[in-house]
Amino acid sequence: MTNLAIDRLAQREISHWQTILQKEYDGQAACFLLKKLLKELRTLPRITFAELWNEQERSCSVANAHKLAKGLLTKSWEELHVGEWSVVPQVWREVYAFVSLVFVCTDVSRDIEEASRLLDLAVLLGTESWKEDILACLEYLESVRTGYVSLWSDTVLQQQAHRLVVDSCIAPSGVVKYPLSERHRPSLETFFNQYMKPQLPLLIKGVATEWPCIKRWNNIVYWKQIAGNRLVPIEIGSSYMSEDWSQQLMKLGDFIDKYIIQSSRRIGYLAQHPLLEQVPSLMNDIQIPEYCYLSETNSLPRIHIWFGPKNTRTPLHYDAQHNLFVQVVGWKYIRLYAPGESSKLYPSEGTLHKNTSLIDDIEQVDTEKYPDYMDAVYQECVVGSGDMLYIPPGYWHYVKALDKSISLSFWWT
Ligand SMILES: O=C(O)CCC(=O)C(=O)O
Repeated sequence: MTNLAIDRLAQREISHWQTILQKEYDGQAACFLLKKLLKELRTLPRITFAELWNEQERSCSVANAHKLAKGLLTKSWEELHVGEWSVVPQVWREVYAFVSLVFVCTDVSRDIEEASRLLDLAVLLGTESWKEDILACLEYLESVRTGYVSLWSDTVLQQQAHRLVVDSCIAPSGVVKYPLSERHRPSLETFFNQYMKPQLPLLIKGVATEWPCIKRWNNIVYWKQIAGNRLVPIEIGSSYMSEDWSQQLMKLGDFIDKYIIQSSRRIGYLAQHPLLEQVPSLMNDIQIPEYCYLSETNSLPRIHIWFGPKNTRTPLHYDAQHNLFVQVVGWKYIRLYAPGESSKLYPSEGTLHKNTSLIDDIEQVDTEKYPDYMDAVYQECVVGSGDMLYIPPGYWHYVKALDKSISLSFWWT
């Protein structure tokens, strides 16, 4: 598994942080601890996360490193919670991520749940620089936890009792008045010339229907086994534009129990979250659609999950990138407006949500307040399991779940 070598990693950054902390922030005490931590780590053999985690007899250096990491963890956590998130200095986020890693792998209690919680926090609150190492450690811990047991035989997956949504091949009827163009497995050339280049939306059938996620992700036991323990950010409230909206970190398993299985009074939505980056084994359940490789930059798409109960609503907005939206479980209603309709859609003023309409719920519009809205021309569709929708950059879209639902978006440039 992970070939993380603790002593080598430490040297990579610590002296750089010391310079910044000493010069710019109230970091004297942190610098002192960092120096001592580096010294302890240097005395460790070139040891991997897995070796350190499994070591029977912890050496004195390991115990000291743990104590020092604990002090730094407390200090950097405090620094992360002073004032607005956007102004938190990068260096404290880096220190926080690094010491979380050292703290976890030198912990004698070897509590996998707690270790995963701390490392998930480090991924969410840290920076890119330690992400890869931390994700590798998380994957290792998951493999220890599940013992590499493959529970995912067809028999288990087929059990009705464990399903999120009882399969229904028939799309909810009477919902769509102005249907969007639809094609079965268009060739790359057709997709590029007729849709991507002229920036026209398209409902694509038959591409994602055989992906393993179609069966696996409709199974509650699967989710609990593969990521039930992992910490994820949940949006609470009817939509991100409403006044009652907030965010909360919780374990995916608890989210499923509280917001998906039982129907909570308030909506909880795991929205736009890079869960497949956080839990890389989920990548085995999908394929990257080849349309995403029609890229100007050769970059891989950014993949986000949208996992929520019936009636989640993402208000009318647009994004700057190409999007292949894949419906994995349940049904969703999607309405699309071309960029040329923008003036009738009342974009928000200010910088925070200027890609979002002021109209919170387009199914209940106050036409006195928003009179031009009724003249805006739109297309719509209902997407079901295995359907894929191409949303061009700048295209306004509104999304509502008609059922418990899981979707993926692949954004690329
Ligand atoms: O599924 C949703 O709720 C919203 C999806 C979306 O807005 C997107 O993929 O850009």
